[in-house]
Amino acid sequence: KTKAFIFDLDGVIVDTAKFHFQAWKRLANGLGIDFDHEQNEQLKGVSRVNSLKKILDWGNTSVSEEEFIQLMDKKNEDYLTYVDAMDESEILPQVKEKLQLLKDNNIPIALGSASKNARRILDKINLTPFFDEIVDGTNVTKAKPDPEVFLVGAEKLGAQPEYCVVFEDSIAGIQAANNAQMTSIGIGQKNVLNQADHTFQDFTEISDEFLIKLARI
Ligand code: B16
Ligand code: MG
Repeated sequence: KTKAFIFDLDGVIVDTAKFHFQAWKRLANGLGIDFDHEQNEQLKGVSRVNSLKKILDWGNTSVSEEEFIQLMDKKNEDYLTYVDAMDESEILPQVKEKLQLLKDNNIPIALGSASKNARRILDKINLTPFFDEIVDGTNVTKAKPDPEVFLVGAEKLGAQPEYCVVFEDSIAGIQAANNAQMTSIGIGQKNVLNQADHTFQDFTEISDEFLIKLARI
């Protein structure tokens, strides 16, 4: 039996956290709210709506519903100027090679991201053809750690959840994969992603043998 693989986008395939940081920082500072890298860490894998809620909370600031929407739009516009300047060079090391290895072995691949900009980013970095299915912030309503995004991915691929392997960089994402009864692979620090079944700093640490073995069990 062959497993299916599901990849998170931001932090796994590309490092868009640095662009989110710039855009959120500009927005927060404009409202008189401080914003640092530690806070940005806490927004990884968190939806746009919930990210803005957190920032306003940190600044003890409240805005009208209308203003809230304007602020989200403004942040996204700013963020998209960075996205639109992206190209293949933004793909994190060994990601494309590993996707190719899975493709060569006929292993089904899906994207499971909270981002509403996922398709746009995949197009910019020319990775769209690698994905059999794309599940993103436009398809799901429940945020990670809810397993919805990965369960929808598994269903679209026609795979049972227990036969899926998820690559994630956020704590909430690892929890979502675990909640879906999938094998969770953390990409990042072991001490942060300690709930993952396996953790690697990045894809250069993952051997082809390990991936193929994972796919075959
Ligand atoms: P957008 P992922 C997440 O993507 C990011 O980690 C998170 O920082 C961001 O706020 C969220 O997408 C929503 O993104 O504003 O583009 O819809 O890690 O789940 O791929
Ligand atoms: Mg992520």
